[in-house]
Amino acid sequence: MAWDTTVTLGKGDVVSNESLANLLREERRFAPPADLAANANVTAEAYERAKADRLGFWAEQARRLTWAAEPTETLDWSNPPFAKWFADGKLNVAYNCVDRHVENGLGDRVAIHFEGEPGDTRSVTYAELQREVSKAAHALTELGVRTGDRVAIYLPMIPETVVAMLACARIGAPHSVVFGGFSADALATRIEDADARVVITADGGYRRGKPSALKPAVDEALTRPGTENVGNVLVVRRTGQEVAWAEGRDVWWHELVDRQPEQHTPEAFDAEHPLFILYTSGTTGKPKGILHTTGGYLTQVSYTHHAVFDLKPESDVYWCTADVGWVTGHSYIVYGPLSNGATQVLYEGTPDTPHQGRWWEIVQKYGVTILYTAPTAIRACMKWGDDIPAKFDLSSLRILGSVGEPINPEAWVWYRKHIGADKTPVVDTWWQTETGGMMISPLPGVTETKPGSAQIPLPGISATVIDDDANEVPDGSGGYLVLTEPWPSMLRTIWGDDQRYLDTYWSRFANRYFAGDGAKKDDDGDIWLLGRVDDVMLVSGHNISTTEVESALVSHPKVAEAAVVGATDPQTTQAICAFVILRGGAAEEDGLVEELRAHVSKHLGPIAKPKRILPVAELPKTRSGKIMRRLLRDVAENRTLGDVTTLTDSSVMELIQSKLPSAASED
Ligand code: 6R9
Repeated sequence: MAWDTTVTLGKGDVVSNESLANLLREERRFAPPADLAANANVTAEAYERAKADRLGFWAEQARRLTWAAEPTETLDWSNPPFAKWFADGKLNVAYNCVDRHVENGLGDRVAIHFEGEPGDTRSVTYAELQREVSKAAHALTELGVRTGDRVAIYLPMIPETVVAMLACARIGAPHSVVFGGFSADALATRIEDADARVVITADGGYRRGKPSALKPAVDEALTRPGTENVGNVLVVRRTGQEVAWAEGRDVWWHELVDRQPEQHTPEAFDAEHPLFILYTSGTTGKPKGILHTTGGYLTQVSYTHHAVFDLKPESDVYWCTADVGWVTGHSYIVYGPLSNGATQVLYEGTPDTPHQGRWWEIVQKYGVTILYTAPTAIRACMKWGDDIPAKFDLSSLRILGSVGEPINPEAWVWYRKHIGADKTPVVDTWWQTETGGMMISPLPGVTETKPGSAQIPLPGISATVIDDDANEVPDGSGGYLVLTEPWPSMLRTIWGDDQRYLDTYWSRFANRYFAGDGAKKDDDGDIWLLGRVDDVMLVSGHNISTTEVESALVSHPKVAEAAVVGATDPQTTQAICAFVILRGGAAEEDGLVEELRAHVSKHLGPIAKPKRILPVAELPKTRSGKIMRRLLRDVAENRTLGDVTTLTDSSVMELIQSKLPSAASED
């Protein structure tokens, strides 16, 4: 592969052309399987159509939905960046996700195959889902929830979570789902910011083989100032564990919801009626409440789920392993799949409980055909060893998806080979809480895939890579990823803070949405994501992307996962510090650190050689598996740790800190 321009990310050169070519040495291309291409939901023609008439294309996609009043207007961009999509249309999101399938004679189709962590199972048909959502909608109304009121949802991965979200949507009460792993503090901040009126929670959920309480965190959160407007806490009984009870405030789900009528007439709301607020941490300051609305959001998540997963609702069994508290759970467990009438698996627990083959056992059991997961999970499976998935029959799988972080070529190829029998397409989907739905991804029946690259904007989406001066970079160069045209599922604002919306996303470059990610275009114009711009390191005058060094480390056979940060250094401005998790079986023997440093140097050039490499057992991650590099930077710079409330497991940091002085290698 020839690279004729130096790749830049911000100011200064990143790595030499030659080293980029090395990094992208995975030059294999994978053509779509012939049968998939022949029967694909979406073909290459969609790109042409969308290019010729972008708004017409989206208006056509909006017709996937059932509208109470068909929109006549597609996009109102008269007050950018405050978009209105399908503004004069009216619809009910829950009706679109549930009732219309029942009306179409699909009531007996399974919507959700629920697999509890302890092994309990439940299958919920669309007809049952309609009854449950209707009852829950009545229950919320009985609790005084009115259209526009916010409801906080703090639940494990159980069917009631989906029911609760759809019940909110049905009555036009925006939900704010808070990840069940978050602390009382994080929950309180979110309840306060959204001014929630009701909290829906459970006694607990099952996690790593034991019940893990949720209700105590709600009780504690509601003692904090700012949460006074919460009138009721609706509690699902999941684990049966003891709970404290506030009379008058707390209500059992099975007592209130079960006695409600099974029919509920859905009301149609404006397409710009708010659907949900979802908090995303951002690097500093208070979390941002990303606001999504209904018509445009549902159009894009429905279309992308249909297109990128080639969903055949009558025969596919779809499984997205994300937590519902992450945007991926909102868009690709709840709204996308259900609007398309999919049958899906919902799994409550962790991938290694009670054994490291649990996921593959589930794929085999339900005959899962489409699997959507995160690179962090794929790398964990690599670490546990190839022999584990090999014990299960995974032949039902036909499409594999990835989301959440750049997927390094090594993990991509492993995923395809060991999970996808070396034949299933892997679709690497780039998007954000803010974008609501997928933006950049191959199409499985069209695109020749390249390991490690999200490749091209989906039909109807306009994205590119620009330099500091907002000039589009030529192929073979790097810079900042921007979105150049509004899209239906875009965030509408930050809840209660229009100015922060403008400042965060629309002020860095005029008329362009700044995603905060570094990216590069290869010689074919395909897009490669390079991680958050905030994570770029400055070493002796060179900008180096953490993703590239991590990718180089993971390409070493002994490394399963790597996290790289730049720590302040008197000589070089920043020094590269790497934290690595070794693959199953690889020992932390003498000379390993040297070997890894040499490996990176060989692949990316001496400038990218880490100064320190520390083998660790775990890395600090968010709920969606994103590495919290900020905390690792604190460790590397010997500082007190910053905010750890969004960490899934805070003991990880103690473990890392305890290892620091002895194991670090320095020049
Ligand atoms: C859906 C989701 C968004 C950030 C995004 C980027 C990273 C997500 C990616 C990816 C490379 C992919 N990201 N998907 N990076 N390749 N396929 O993850 O939303 O939690 O808001 O995170 O995640 O850095 O900007 P969210």
